[in-house]
Amino acid sequence: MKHDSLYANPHHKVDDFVFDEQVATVFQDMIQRSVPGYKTIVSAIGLLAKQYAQDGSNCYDLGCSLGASALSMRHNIGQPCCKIIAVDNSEAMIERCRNHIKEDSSSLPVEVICGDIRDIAIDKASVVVLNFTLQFIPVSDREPFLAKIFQGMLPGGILILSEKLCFEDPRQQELLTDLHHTFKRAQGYSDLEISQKRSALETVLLPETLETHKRRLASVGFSSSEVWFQQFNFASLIALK
Ligand code: GEK
Repeated sequence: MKHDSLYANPHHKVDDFVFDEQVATVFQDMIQRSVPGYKTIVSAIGLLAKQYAQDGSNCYDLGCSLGASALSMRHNIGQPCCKIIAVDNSEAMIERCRNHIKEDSSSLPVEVICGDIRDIAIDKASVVVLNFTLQFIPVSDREPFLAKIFQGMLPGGILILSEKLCFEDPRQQELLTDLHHTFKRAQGYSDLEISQKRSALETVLLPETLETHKRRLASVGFSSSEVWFQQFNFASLIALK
């Protein structure tokens, strides 16, 4: 796993964050040291897929990056005739994801697609994973996108939605942001790295409150949604069709 030091040196100007070749190369290290609970969430996605995948259905990993969630599902699904569909619009990520799937010994079919998750047809879905991906979709596109996912899901299907959150109360916002930065420092990131990465993500990763997510999930039709994991300002929800 290549060490992430992309923001270790001062940048004259911090450009907007993009999922390019440089990021894809260090992504595994970057996400584990930046997102509290990432490994726990990816393992739990496998366990949830084991329980909720339906015979002959599709399981989607939308915004799959290197394919961690797709592989976690692949190693756990025992139901016959399932297929995993992993989608990302970063060519650098998809190329590496394809290699990881090829090197993996499990036989469950995985289709890897390079494309925009908003343009992908969702069909016969029993499990849909949006693991820290919705936060990169323009806010105005989120509701129609989730409505399309809901329409393509089978009754009894689940959506796993993991997101960075923001908070109404400014004191909670400050406290939970500080805790996240403390977590990053403990993972070896310097204050310069934390602040430059924060600037790079400022207009690219748009967090919303938990209430906004729950309201939107209900409004597109999900019968209920609950947080099953939260550490600081990072949470994962399960929404049921
Ligand atoms: C994991 N789920 O390891 N269409 C397709 N892909 C997109 C789009 C889009 N419109 N917007 C962003 N992405 C992964 C981690 S990372 C989370 C997901 C993070 C992709 C983008 O290219 C990137 O690979 C991914 O969403 C977000 O479980 O970096 O915080």
